Amino acid sequence: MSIDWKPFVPLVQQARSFVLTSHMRPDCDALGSELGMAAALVALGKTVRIVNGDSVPSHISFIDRRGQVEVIGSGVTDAEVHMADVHMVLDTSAWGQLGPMADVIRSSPARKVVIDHHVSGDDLGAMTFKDTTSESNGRLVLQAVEALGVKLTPDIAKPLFYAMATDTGWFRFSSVTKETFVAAAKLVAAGASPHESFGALYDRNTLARVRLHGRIMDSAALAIDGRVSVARATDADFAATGAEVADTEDVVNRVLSIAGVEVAALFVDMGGGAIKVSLRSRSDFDVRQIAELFGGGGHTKAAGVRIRGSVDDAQQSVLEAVRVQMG
Ligand SMILES: [Mn+2]
Repeated sequence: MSIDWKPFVPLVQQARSFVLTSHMRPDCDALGSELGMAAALVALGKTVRIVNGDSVPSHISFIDRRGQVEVIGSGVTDAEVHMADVHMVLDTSAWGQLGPMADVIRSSPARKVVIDHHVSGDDLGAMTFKDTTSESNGRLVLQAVEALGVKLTPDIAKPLFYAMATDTGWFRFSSVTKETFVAAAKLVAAGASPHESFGALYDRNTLARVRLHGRIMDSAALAIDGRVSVARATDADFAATGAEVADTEDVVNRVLSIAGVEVAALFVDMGGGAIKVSLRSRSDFDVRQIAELFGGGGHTKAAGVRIRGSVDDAQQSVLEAVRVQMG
């Protein structure tokens, strides 16, 4: 799948002012796409504002060094957004993901452009540039910038590198292709730093989080002939380390990293009798089916559910369900 950017170029050339937006709870692909595109449009002498329905999450605020990302309703009005010649929607094409920006864009006379890599979406009445085979929206923005003939600068390259790096789990997901690395190489040549980016993204644990991870790893065990790994975070673990439930994010992937394991399950005691169960698979085994049995959901290879009861009870029920499905 490759995008024909020809119609994009005159649309940008003929417009003077742009509002860029993306989905709620913006991630680095959303924000990186916006910031990279904004820098390219500014280089062409355009007036650009980035206006989202949601603020930049604090844990990735480093991506917006200059505080360019605005939130609709706080310092920027619907009328100001409507005055732009073009609205550009990046990293989503679903009305439902735009939050309060959906109505603002829907009711605006501005021309609309979508650049996106998601399969699902709505007809936004926009000129749409979509490649669902792209591992990141950031790479599509790089293509757009190249089509415009804008020379890559660090202001363009750095945010796009964050976009690509995060949507690929640091260049390791099955969506990664040669094209990913060709694009990443261009961004590094233009000033993006893999070393700095990795540090900003991933070397940012608290001591409490690292110590909690130690305790969770210490609880790891194998089940069902070594095909399943389980681990847990209990009340005692949180009390001993001072860490929070949010600090268990991503840990299940390390539990899955044991050789021979197909499915990993992490059980987190959230307090009040609620157990959060995170499930991961790296075989054909569909963990969503397991999650759905208990009222949860997700994807084939990553799913989750909340179960009431104790960690022991939750683990027993989930393992029994996995055992049945494995046959
Ligand atoms: Mn994305």
